[in-house]
Amino acid sequence: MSVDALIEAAASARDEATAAASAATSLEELRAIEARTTAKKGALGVLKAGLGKLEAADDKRVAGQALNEAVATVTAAIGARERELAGAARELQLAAERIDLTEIAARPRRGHTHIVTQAWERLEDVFVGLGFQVAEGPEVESDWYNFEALNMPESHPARGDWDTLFVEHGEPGTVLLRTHTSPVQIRVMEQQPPPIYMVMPGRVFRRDTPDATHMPVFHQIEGLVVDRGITMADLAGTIEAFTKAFFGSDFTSRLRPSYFPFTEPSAEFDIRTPTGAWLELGGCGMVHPNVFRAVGLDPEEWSGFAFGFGIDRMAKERHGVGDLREMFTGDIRFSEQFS
Ligand code: FA5
Repeated sequence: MSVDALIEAAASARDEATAAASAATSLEELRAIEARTTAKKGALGVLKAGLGKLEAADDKRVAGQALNEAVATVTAAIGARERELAGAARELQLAAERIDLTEIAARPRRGHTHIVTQAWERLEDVFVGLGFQVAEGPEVESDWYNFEALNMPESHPARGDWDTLFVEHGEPGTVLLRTHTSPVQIRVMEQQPPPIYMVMPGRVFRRDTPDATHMPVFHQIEGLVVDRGITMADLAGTIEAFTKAFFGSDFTSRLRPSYFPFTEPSAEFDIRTPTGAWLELGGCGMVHPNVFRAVGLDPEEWSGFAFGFGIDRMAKERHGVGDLREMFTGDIRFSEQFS
């Protein structure tokens, strides 16, 4: 082969290989170009081996330079394309692994209220729907509001029904953690003239040992209606309307005779679940004349009814929780079930 032919063959192998390299779409293609061009048995390798057959030293030098230049050009083209392909592959991988942070930001993990708070808020909603207003009173009470004004004078045996926690303040045995929400009845009647249609939810305290249905700190919702001509039928009708609105139309209620010093007559309020089981939820009755007298209302002119339900027990029944203590362990795995 003449020197000119060799240089021409080198240039043509170089041009074919660089064009193929820049069009290659995979590393395998680049390796194949290397094999057929710059490798020992490739086109340029074979031409290099033929250098020895040139006789003139000048020819060898010129042809050798041309071959070296061709190999360098092809190697550079393959290297450049290899880096491009690697960059594209990395971008593809990044795109595949990309986390869409806007999706996470759009759906933040939200908590929810405790089931007792849920029941408390639902109770308020149901009673507001029945035309009641909502009031609250203090958790630390005087003996007068918690007992005396509710027709339980000092040494009244009914005081023993509530295991009272007294507070070291003022005269011993006069300031206490309220044992029920009934003192708020007195506060409401002192503050506003009848007609009164009020519910009063709140936290109450008793020296009760915790068990499946008792806690020393629990919640009640008190109800008070004072108007002219209110009868026991109004009480029963309100309780039945509440039962259906809160628990559902397949629940019903009954009143069972009972005793509370601040109502006369008094009753226990039970609900019947769709399975036919009866559950006691609270006490109720017609406001006792002595309670009206304690707040300066004339029992001949005004009549009314009152009730007090345990909110924790309602939440327990609504969600089918077996033990009240479960609800207050603070275990997030318990609370998470009731979103
Ligand atoms: C009362 O507290 C009366 N004040 C209710 C009342 C109001 C009667 C107005 C008449 C007129 P009693 O002690 O039964 O009543 O409690 C009422 C309800 O609170 C109970 O039926 C029960 O549902 C709930 N309860 C009582 N003790 C506990 C406790 N330790 N833990 C959880 N719930 C309790």
